[in-house]
Amino acid sequence: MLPGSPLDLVLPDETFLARLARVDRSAYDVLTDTGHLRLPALPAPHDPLDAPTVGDWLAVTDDAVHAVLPRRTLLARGASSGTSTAQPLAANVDVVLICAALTGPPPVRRIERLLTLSWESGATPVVVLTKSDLCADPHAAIDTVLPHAPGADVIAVSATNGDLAALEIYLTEGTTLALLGTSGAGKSTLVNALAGASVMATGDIRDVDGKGRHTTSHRELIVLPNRAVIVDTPGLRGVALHAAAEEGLARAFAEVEELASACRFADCHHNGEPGCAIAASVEAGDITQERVDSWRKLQRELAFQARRGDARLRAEERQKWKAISKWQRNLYRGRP
Ligand SMILES: Nc1nc2c(ncn2[C@@H]2O[C@H](COP(=O)(O)OP(=O)(O)OP(=O)(O)O)[C@@H](O)[C@H]2O)c(=O)[nH]1
Ligand SMILES: [Mg+2]
Ligand SMILES: [Zn+2]
Repeated sequence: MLPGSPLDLVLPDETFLARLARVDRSAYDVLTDTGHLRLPALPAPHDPLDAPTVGDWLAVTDDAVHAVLPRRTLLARGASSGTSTAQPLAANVDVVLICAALTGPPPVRRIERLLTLSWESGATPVVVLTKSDLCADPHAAIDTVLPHAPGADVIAVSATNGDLAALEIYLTEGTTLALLGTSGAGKSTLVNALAGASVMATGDIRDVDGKGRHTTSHRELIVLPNRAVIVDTPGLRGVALHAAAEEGLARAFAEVEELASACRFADCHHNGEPGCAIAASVEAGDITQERVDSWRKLQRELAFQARRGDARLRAEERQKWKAISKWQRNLYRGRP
């Protein structure tokens, strides 16, 4: 049986269960009980979030995808430049491993952003500080990240030293994990170390020209020897929040949101109003101003994405009405 497969399923007649392991332009690579199967891709749906994505459970026949089964969780990024809708990254993920290399100070801003998207997905995020062999004091690095990751575990590992023990508790049979992080963070190296084989290509960091060329170019789902399932992804350089990530933001900044609810005014802008609990906490040294600023910046980004989404809806609405009036004109034209 495929690890982690949903139980109590009633599949359409003549179909069997498969899991989407890789999406190419016109074909899917799916995992079945008996191995890999190559199937033609479905036509693009109206909403890109509905497009089958790595990790999706499918009802298939030997030559076609019949249906995409309802998702338990969905990891998605916001619209990047040039697109106006959110894009799925992986479906049915239980644990998101947010990877950052310990080659410098931990990128807490990026970690906060990825925590927001991970919490929103319905999965449990874990911050994985990689390449601990290159860091004099990994424990200090963990302590730096902890205040930026309320409710999440923060661990340090090294694939080079084989020091991966802290990861083990997440790697249980049937659990689906997804790796997120910038190019060169060591995601594919982790996959290979866990697989005990070179299943993913890894690369030297060739970011000398600032273009951050990626080694991994596709999202790919791999079943590990212990039957945990892991999704490797290409490095994310910039990742936008999507408009619906409000709950994720509330969890990623749980302590700030809790303070906000204690402000004297319900609509406090935390901008010098009297009785502002956030200002008092910053004053007392309980939280940092940069953490509050980060929260507000991401809030503004959510609001911006929401307006963008509305604009797209309005444009679609206009198109629809245009089409209707054309149809009506033609209708009348046809009359004697
Ligand atoms: N010193 C050290 N180097 C590591 C470790 N893990 C990975 N690396 C090196 O970091 C480089 C990048 O590793 P990859 O695994 O290809 O990085 P990635 O996150 O998959 O990158 P993309 O596929 O581009 O997103 C390689 O040269 C690895 O050898 C580690 O634990 N310690
Ligand atoms: Mg890679
Ligand atoms: Zn306030």
